[in-house]
Amino acid sequence: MSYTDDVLAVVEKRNQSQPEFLQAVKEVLESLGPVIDKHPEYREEGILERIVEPERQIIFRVPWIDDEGNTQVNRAFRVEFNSAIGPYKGGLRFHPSVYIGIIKFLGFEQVFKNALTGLPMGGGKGGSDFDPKGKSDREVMRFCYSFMSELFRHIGPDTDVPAGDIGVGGREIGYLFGQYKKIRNHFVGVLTGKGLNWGGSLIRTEATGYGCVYFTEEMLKTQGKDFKGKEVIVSGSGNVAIYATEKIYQLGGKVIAMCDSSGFIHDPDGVNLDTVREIKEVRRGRIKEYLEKHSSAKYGEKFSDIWKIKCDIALPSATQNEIDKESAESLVSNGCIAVGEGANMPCTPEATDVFIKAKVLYGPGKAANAGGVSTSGLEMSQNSLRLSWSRKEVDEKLHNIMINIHDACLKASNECGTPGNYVNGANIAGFKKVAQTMMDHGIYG
Ligand code: NDP
Ligand code: 2IT
Repeated sequence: MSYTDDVLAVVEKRNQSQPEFLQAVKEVLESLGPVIDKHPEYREEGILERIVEPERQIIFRVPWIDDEGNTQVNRAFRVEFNSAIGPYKGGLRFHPSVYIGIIKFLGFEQVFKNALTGLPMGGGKGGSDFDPKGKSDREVMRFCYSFMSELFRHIGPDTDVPAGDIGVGGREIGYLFGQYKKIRNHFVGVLTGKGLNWGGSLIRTEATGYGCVYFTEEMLKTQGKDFKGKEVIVSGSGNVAIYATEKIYQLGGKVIAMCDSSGFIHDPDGVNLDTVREIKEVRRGRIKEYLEKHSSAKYGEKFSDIWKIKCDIALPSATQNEIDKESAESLVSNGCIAVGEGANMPCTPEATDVFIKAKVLYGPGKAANAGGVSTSGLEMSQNSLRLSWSRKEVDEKLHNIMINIHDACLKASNECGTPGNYVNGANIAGFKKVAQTMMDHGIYG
């Protein structure tokens, strides 16, 4: 058995009830063969055994009182996965599906993603099975206060810097920051995605969506193509989806479908982003309400049917495993030329295979959605400098980072003998930086 097979067997044995984590680890290890062959010292120093095991996993209780005065208890997590190249960095997810396996898969992906950004950030992830949907602002506030009353002792601007993810946006980051500041009596950049009046960076809100479009644009350029006149499906209607859509319109493309967890809208005239923002950002409503204003649109309740709509480009930006083999096959047979993952691991391994075999330009999440954490890194820099850069400056830096990530992935894909395979490229380019640093720090580092 090869070194990667040996390590995978141990990971499978140890984490049997964590399918998402196993899926993420398997994909990375499968890419690493050529690097491992070139570096026998990685085996001698146990690099793979160490890189698949989080440095620290924190699980804690979050008690809070709802509006009726009832006591509620949620479970929360922070997985500090790898700090070789910088403080742990990665988002917090509040969603009922959250358990340790989801946080570990996200933390593992984050290690390689953050390495790809070129900024000094290690990887971590956290969250809770708390569901913000249907909760009042006061309930969300009380939950966030209680969550931070435990998390504060584990994080810090040079230790571990959380941010948002599904269910955690500006409102939640505000409550979390307020409680951290109060308990520690420190006004520091311990979270990113902060409000613009209190240390946040311009463009952070837009960054993941914009970055995903910038990355996809680079992939298209390799074939002499661009977004102009292209019909695009963007799944989700949250932070990533909304700003990916904004950028697509700026580049001359047309978004024809979006969704939430209840269903999808298909508007052949082009989805009206102002309406979506009003429903989602202002009212926290459901995407179905779009139909009240736009009779050109149709609504479908079966989530996966969104991928049956004919499109040129797909940007899955909702959640993990939202595109399975069948959905991938319908995208390919309908002529889709590029897939850029705004979400983390939105394609099953079988779906990924379909895209790669069909030679669809396929940008995996750890590369294509790295714009969010990159701009978080830029927010950390601005906090350290105690100044803030203009919108233009941050957007240019983000754009350059996405171009660099694209080029690094393409180069690594060529070097390992699978030109244009961005999955191998991203895994190898991210891994090399972390692995070399772990070698530098020694086995106990
Ligand atoms: P939001 O909470 O803002 O939006 C999530 C969107 O996806 C909502 O429309 C939501 O619908 C939908 N969604 C969530 N879970 C499911 C599900 N199980 N089935 C169907 N639809 C679902 O989150 P973000 O936009 O921030 O995150 C979206 C994806 O992007 C995630 O995979 C996240 O990890 C990834 N990502 C986010 C970054 C960021 O900076 N925010 C950075 C990099 C990656 P509903 O409202 O009905 O739940
Ligand atoms: O998945 C991700 O990269 C994020 N949710 C953003 C993390 C961050 O620290 O900005």
